[in-house]
Amino acid sequence: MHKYIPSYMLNNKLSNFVIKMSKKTGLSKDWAYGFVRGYKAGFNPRQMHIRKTLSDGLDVRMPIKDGYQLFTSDDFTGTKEIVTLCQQIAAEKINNPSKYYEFNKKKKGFLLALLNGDEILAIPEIINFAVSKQIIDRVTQYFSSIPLLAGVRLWWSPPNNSLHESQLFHLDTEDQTQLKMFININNVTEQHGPLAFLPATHSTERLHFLSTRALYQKKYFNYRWQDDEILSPENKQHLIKLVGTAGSGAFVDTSRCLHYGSRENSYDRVVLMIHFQRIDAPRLSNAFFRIPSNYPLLSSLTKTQRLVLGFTK
Ligand SMILES: O=C(O)CCC(=O)C(=O)O
Repeated sequence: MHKYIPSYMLNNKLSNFVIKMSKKTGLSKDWAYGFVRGYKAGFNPRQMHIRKTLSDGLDVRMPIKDGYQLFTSDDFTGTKEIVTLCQQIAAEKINNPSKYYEFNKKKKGFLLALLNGDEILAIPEIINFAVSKQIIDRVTQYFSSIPLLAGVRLWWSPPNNSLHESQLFHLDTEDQTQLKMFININNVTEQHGPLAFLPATHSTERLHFLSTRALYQKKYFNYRWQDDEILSPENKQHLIKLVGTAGSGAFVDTSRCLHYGSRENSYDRVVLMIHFQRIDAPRLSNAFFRIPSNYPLLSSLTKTQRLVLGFTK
């Protein structure tokens, strides 16, 4: 029987509490996150060790650098099949809006999850692709540890003209580092509201610049910035927009790279987002799903792949 990692590794409650307390006492968010990470790792040294040891000596030909890596539809085996499958799911869901979708739409009309959390369990092809060696080796090398597949979402951004929340520049705050693999499921142009991001060094530079001018309170960032605060004549040319044919996309460290998306779409955009986190991440993806230990796919996976799915060996 496969054993799942203990629930305190998955729980966001401790982090939320520590962050709340550190806000009250004026301690920084980095301190709060370091504390929670230390707690999780301290109670599970074996898991930390196994994951670190298996990451040693990995030789990835094109490692993820500066918090991102772009890819084409030809770079990963099986991308075309995943794209076709997601196109079918998206067409079916978009044409037959369910109650779930209606609920979603009320909350955040510009970015709707067509598949989210446990719903992904019904599509083992996506899980199999997400844990394929070609992908997890790259992510493992970036984290220097076998990651956790923390969530998967199939996102739909319909035409819209709103400009708020994740349509504005922001950093994700689950951890100080994480990776999202974004795969365009349809051809994406500037008119499809592509994900846009600044590489990590340019993001850090800009935040440093803002903090030195007291325009940004560094301790507790959960901010949304206007374009004119982030984009300067120097860094503007480094803004990357994920335009491209179906199957193209990028790995983006959304905790380090300032980003936004689903902005001013004239056309529908569908994106598959595969979320990887470190096993000791202070807070987990809100697309989190847990694989049942009798999940049929498990028997055909390697130890490393089982670790990625949250099992202890
Ligand atoms: O593609 C988008 O609309 C935004 C995605 C985003 O902000 C995120 O994944 O953190």
